[in-house]
Amino acid sequence: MNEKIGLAILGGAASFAEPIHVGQLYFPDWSRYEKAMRGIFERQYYNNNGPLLTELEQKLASFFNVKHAICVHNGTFGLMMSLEALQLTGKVIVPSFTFIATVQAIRWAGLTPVFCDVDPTTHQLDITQLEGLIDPEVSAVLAVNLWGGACKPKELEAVCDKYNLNLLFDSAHGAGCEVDGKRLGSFGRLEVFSFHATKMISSAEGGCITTNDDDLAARLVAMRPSYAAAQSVEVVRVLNARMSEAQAAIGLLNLQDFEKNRQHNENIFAVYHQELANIPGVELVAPTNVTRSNYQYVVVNIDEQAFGLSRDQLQEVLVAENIKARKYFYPGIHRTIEFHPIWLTQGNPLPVTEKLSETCMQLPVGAFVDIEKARRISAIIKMAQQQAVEVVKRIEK
Ligand code: T4K
Repeated sequence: MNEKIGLAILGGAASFAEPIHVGQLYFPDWSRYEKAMRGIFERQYYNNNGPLLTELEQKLASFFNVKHAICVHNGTFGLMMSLEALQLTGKVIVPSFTFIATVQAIRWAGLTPVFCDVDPTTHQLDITQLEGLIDPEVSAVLAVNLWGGACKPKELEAVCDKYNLNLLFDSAHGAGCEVDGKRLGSFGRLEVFSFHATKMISSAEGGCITTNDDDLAARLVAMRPSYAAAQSVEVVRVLNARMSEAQAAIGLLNLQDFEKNRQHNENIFAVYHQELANIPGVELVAPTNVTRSNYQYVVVNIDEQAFGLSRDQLQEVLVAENIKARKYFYPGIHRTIEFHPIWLTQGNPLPVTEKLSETCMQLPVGAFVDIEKARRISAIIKMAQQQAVEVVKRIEK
């Protein structure tokens, strides 16, 4: 590794010529994709329950160890359909510290979110606050398995059983993660995964809903819609959330590569773990409550006092180096124009979410990061801490 002369924000050259992104961006090599696409063109069957989609759904059911894996156009549609298919009413408890799609899906289904805070260490839904938020209008808890870690599903199931609430999971970050040796995918009434290009299992755009409930699965298939589905059931609302054969082809190839890619992420995480360990004010968030993680996100918390720079100032340093670190999630959903008025009427404080949305940052991991790059990114963070005074002066100029 070349010794870096000076930080780009202080006038040095950028450390990377090309931008380094936070997303996974694992894609099969061109020859494998070309072969798969040739098959689609030869069959002249491009969409609506094609053979590749069927194969992908079978393989995903086995991967997630669940009866039904229903592929959809993306994770957002999966969430919208799920809330509708569960025939929920009134309010749904959800963390505010999540991607906006989680909560927008609740609105799309005509339901009202009730924001719950998260645990300061794990960033997962704070189960201790749940019972205080339950009232007769609440019909479900939509928990989010965050960062390649997980909520405590058994504890959540116990609370939901006690109050007769539906429990569903946004597992957009959780493909291949395991809790006590059991893969995410069969907890609660259903789970929703994202197969966006930035995720571990990618179909470029895509997602899937997993469930062991036959009736629920039939409703979801009917809602998608799937004209070629063997059996149709009555559903009130239908949307077009089909997954095409081209998407399924990429999904199948990426599924084959899952373990190799997961291991690559784990190796990168280990480098960050080692290199960031002794930098004051940097806390690397380990995936929590899981016995196996996909390491889909590398999350750091920046303590401004100890580090010398705020999270936003460090992000400026990194972006100047072409390291596209991201503020996931900022702001907390309860602070967005759409949801702030709802939160104000509920009035439950969310101090941990407020804090994390100011201190939390994602570092690059995935296909375009290797061990040398992870070391270099860590070294730049260390330099930023050591030269914090000069950096602040430059930013404030
Ligand atoms: N629930 C949770 C908890 C989620 O995090 C998400 C999605 C969902 C539900 C909804 O699932 P989907 O409906 O998306 O399936 C990204 C992703 O678009 C989104 O999937 C993800 N979570 C969210 C956390 O991050 P952006 O807008 O911040 O990232 P994006 O797509 O701009 O990608 C990041 C950077 O990577 C780009 O600036 C450039 C680079 N990039 C990206 C793509 C897609 C590439 O170089 N090539 C590419 O093909 O939302």
